[in-house]
Amino acid sequence: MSGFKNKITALRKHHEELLSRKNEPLAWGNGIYEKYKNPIITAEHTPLEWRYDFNEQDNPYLMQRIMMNATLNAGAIKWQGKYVLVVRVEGADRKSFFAVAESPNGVDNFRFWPEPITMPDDAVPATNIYDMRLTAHEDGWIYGVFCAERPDDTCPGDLSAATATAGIARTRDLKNWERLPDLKSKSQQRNVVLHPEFVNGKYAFYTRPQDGFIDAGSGGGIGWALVDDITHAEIVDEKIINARHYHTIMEVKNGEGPHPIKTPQGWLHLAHGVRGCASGLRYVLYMYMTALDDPTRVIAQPGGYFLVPEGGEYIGDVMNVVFSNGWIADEDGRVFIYYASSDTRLHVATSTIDRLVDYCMNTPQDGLTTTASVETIKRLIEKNRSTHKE
Ligand code: M1P
Repeated sequence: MSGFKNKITALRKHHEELLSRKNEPLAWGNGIYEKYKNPIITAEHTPLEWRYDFNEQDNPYLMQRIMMNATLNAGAIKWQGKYVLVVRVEGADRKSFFAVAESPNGVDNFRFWPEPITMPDDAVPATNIYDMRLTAHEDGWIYGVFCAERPDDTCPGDLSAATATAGIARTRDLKNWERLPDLKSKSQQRNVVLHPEFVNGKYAFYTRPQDGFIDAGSGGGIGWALVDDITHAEIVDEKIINARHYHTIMEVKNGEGPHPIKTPQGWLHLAHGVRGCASGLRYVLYMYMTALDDPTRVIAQPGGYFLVPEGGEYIGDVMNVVFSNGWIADEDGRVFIYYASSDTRLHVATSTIDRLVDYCMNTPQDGLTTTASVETIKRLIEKNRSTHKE
C-alpha cells in the first residue's frame, strides 16, 4: 500500500476510535442530573469527507482543506428510535451551518449524516444561521426555529453591526426543509422557540425581544406571543413571562432553551441566564415550570443556576458559557439534556422527569438579597436538626 493510502487508513482508524468511544456518567454530581466524562460531539467528530480531499494528486500532503472550528448549540429530537441532534457546526471561516448527528443511546456514538442541511434562504438571505430549536408540533410538521443574522444596514461602515431575526423552517424528514418567512417583530429577536401545542387555536412562540444584536436592553426577559398563521408569522402582542432581576444569574439576559416538556405537574422549562463579571459574560442554565392550563403562568422558579461550566468546560472560544437549545424526554421518563460549553463542543447530562420536577418544586426560590438567602439556609439547617438523626 502507498504511504498516502496508509495515512488515510490511519486517519480513518483514529476517527472511528473517537466516534465509537464509550461515554460514562461522572460520579458525585449534585443528584439532579449526571454529567458525562466525554463531550459527545466535537469538531473532530465531523465527517472526514467534509474536511479532506482524498485525491492524492490534488492533496499529496493529506491536509485538511476545510477546517471545522466548533460543534455547539444543538436542537434535539427522538426520531425513528434514534437520539437526533441538529448541530450548529461552525467552520474555520466562522460561518455556522446545521448538520444532523444521531446516536443509538443518546450519550455516545453520535455520527453525522453524510451532508450538512441545505437550508433555503429567506427573501433576504442571512449571513449566518444558528441555534435551531426543534419542535414536533401537533400540526404534524417538525419545525426548526433559529437565529438568522444579517449586517445592520443602519450602521454603514461598522463591520460588526448585525441584526438578529428568528428564521422558521419545517420538515417531515429532517433532510428536506421548507423555509417560511422569518418571524416579523418590532424588536430584534434571538432564542425564539415554538411551543409544541396550539394555544387558543394559535401557534405560540417563546420570544426574547432585544434592543440590539447583543444587548437585550429593555427587552425584559423571555416573552410569549401567539401567531395566527405560521406561514406569515408576525408578533403583534408580546408579554414577558420570565423576567430578569437585579443581582441574579440572569440580570443581563435570559433566553428560552428548547421547548418545554409537558409533565403531569406542569411544563418544565430549561433556559439560559447571563450575568456580567470582570471576565466578561457568564452564561449558565436555569429551570422553571409553568401551569399546564396556561404555559405563561410560572408555578415554580428554583433560585440560582441549574448547570454551569465546570473544569474543561470553562475553556473554549467564548469562555465561561454553557448553552442549551435541545433536550429529549424519553418514553421511560429519562431526560437527555444537550448543552454546549464555551461555544466549542457538545455535552450531555441525564436526569429524569421526576427528578427535574422535584428540583423545580423543592429548590428554594431566590429571595433576591443576602439576608433572604441566609434565612433560607438556616431553615434547612433547622429542618435537618429537628428531623434527621444519623
Ligand atoms: O456566546 C454565548 C451565546 O450567546 C448568544 O446567546 P444570547 O442571545 O442569549 O446572548 C447566542 O449567540 C448563542 O449562540 C451563544 O452560545
